[in-house]
Amino acid sequence: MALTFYYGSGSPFAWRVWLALEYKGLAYEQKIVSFSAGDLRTQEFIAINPRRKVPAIVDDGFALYESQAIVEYLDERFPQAPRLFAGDVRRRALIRRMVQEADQYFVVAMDPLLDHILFGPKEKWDESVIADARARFGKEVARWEAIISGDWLAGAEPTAADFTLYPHIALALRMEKKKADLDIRGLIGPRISAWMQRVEALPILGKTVPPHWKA
Ligand SMILES: N[C@@H](CCC(=O)N[C@@H](CS)C(=O)NCC(=O)O)C(=O)O
Repeated sequence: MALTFYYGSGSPFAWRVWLALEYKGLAYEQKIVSFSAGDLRTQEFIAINPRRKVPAIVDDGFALYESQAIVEYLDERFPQAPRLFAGDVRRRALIRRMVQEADQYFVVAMDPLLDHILFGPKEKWDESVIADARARFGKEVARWEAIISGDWLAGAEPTAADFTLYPHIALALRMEKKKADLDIRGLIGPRISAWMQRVEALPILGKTVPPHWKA
C-alpha cells in the first residue's frame, strides 16, 4: 500500500485526516498508534514526525505531519477525487479561513476545559475555574452559531472546514462523559446542532468515530 496513515484514537487532528481520506475515497493503510505504549517515541516514528504527534502520513516515501498540511496535500495530490477545497478562489479562501478559525480560536477556547476535565484528575477540579472556562468556550461556540448559514460550513457540500470543526466539537461533547453536569450540549445552538446531525448522517462519519469511543 502506497499511503500509510498514522492515527491515534481520540485525536481530533487525526480524525480530520481520516475523514479527508474517506471523503476522497483513497486507498490507505491505517496504523493505529498507542499514546501510552510509547509508539510515538520509537525511532521509526520520530523519523516520520520528530514532534512525536499524530496524525502523520507516508505517501510513497514522502513523510508529512500537521493535520491541515496533510489534508491540503491529499486534496492536491488526488484532485480527481471529491475536493476538500472545492469551488472558486473565494470559496476556497473561506474554507481556509474557517479551518484557521477552528484551529486558532475554537481549539484555543476549548483547551483550558480539556486540560482541566479530560486530562486533569477529578480531585483537582475547581468549579469556579471550570465555570469560567466553560463561559469562555461558550462565547466561541456562539460565534460559530452565527457563522453557520447553510447546510455546510462553506457552501452546498462538506469541505475541509466541516472535517476540521466537527472532531473538535465532538471532543468537547465527550467531556460530558466525565462530567455530566458540564452541559456542553447547552452551549450548542440550533444551527450547530442541525449541522452536526448532517455531519453525523455522512456514512464516513460512523466509520471514523474514534474506536475507543465506541467501546
Ligand atoms: N498541530 C498538530 C497537532 C497534533 C496533536 O496535537 N496530536 C496529539 C494528539 S491530539 C498528539 O499526537 N500528542 C502526542 C501525545 O499525546 O503524546 C496537527 O494539527 O497535526
